[in-house]
Amino acid sequence: MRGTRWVWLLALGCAATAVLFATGCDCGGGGLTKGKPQIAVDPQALSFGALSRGNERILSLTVENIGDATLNVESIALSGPAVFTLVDWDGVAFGEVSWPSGIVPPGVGPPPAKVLRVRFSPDDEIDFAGEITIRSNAQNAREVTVPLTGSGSVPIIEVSPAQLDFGTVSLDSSASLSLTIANRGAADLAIARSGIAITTASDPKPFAVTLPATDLVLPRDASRTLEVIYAPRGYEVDPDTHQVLPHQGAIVITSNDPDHSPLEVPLRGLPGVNLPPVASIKVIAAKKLDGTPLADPCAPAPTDTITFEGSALDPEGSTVQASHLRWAVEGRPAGSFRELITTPDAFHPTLQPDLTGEFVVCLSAADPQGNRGAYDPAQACTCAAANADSSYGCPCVKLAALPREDIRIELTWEFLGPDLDLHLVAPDGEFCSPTRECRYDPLDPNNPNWTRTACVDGGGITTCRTPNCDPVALGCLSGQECYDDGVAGSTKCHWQTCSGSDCYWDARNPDWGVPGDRRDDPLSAIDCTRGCRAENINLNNPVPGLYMIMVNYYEGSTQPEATVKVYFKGSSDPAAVFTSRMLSTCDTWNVALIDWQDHETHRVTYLQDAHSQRCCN
Ligand SMILES: [Ca+2]
Ligand SMILES: [Ca+2]
Ligand SMILES: [Ca+2]
Repeated sequence: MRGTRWVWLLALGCAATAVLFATGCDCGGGGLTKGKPQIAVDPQALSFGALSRGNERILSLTVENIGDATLNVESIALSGPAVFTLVDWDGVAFGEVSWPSGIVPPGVGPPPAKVLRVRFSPDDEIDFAGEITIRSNAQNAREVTVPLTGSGSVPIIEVSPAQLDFGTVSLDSSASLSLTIANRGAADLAIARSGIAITTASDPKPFAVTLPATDLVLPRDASRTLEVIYAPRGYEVDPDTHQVLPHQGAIVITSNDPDHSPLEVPLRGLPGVNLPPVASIKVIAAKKLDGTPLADPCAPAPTDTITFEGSALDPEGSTVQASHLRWAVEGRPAGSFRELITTPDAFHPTLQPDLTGEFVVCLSAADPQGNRGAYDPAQACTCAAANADSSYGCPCVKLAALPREDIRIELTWEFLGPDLDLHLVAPDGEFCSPTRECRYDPLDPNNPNWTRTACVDGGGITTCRTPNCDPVALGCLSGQECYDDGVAGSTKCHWQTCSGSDCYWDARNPDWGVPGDRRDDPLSAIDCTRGCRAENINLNNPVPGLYMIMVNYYEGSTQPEATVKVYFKGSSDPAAVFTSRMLSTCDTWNVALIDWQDHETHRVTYLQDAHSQRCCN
């Protein structure tokens, strides 16, 4: 391409060339150039264009001899700001060139031209101008001036959009968005391939960008679009809200934009996951058999009724229906088969521990899509921890039912079906002696038609009799009635309740110890007939003496092994455990004797698997 834009600086006349030929104009030649050197430069001006501060550009200026004698270049001078520098002349570093420098005419052999290289390196964002002056013996122009122009500028990176939000994308699928990088500055924007990177704290990395094949150089107003991909392959859940956390990251673009490098383009995407509901349990109440509420529902005894409260939260915001709650007793003392009662309110089920020991209750919930949450009974919260939890951290709760009574006797047996009965016989008491409630009368006691009765024990037969003498005059205790059967000296005070001396299913709460004082009465708290196989009898403040534990095979056709455990107050470990096989109806196992003196002195004596045939109907 050399020569296409040659400027021929012909010496056609002083007037025409006055500007270029500032000095040394030889006007006597009459336009003839025979035997004279002549100069031409290409290009006639050096325009470096816009360049980023700190960058440089080198342009070449060719000086040619178009005459027919050697052209001696005497000097080349640069005037202008220091952003322009002369690099070299004919391949020799400019400072080392010897002047003059000759250029042979065409046709002699060596090329009739030499090249000057000029560097432009702007240090500010303004326009710069300078000039080069070439002095020589050229007949057409002793002095040639070449203007220099260039401007300092910067590239300005612009990205669109400013951030990429992929919204919700299903796990193990992907979505892509475009990111356009443009140059709004005058200088070229340069971005190396390695200058485009993705940062994210997530692992595995969910974001990717399709890199350009080569380094990017974008002139003014040029742009390039990159494809950014979001492909979630994992997710994390916020421990407080239980919702899926969005993936976050950024594309970091390092460029030669002095003010915006590195540039970060935020990335965000939400893994599309339907999480199951989280569930949590609290123990909100417990009450004794008689309905008395416990001050601390976390300290129940067997046969207390515990009320739980369940709650469930679906991270996706669905309402969890009561029918989607699933309660389970995941841990029980050996021998217990107790289940929760979830009617009428599945959010507030109840459990009545039937045996001493630890119960583990768990709750799971499903969302409308059928996604059910999981739990680990081994990670069950204590009752106190569950009640203090506020972040659905306790889908399982464990609590121990410990005896509250001085003596607690538990009976369990194999096989659902046979009906065994636990008996506790008072000192000098009689097996299978029922309690008669002679005061039973549906009328109001203040009604004049209400008939008072006394429980009169006459010759082994207990009957209810109408009082026929004055209990006050006779000095009877409160709750006693007076009866005179007509025999001299027979007038006596009688209790209204004939309490049996055996605590069992037909005398579940007889009046032992101090008559009329319920605090020393035994209680057969649970009597199983068919649907269960655990019974217990509890006794507080026993009168000193020998109490006998017995098990009676009431009804059934199999031969279950029965287990009797004896607990004393304050210990969750049984003081004694006995087992024996029950053979048939009326088989009666005389289990053991409890010799009770006081809270410190008591002992259990095993009766060596003694059985007898005694019916109790
Ligand atoms: Ca859900
Ligand atoms: Ca029974
Ligand atoms: Ca009593």
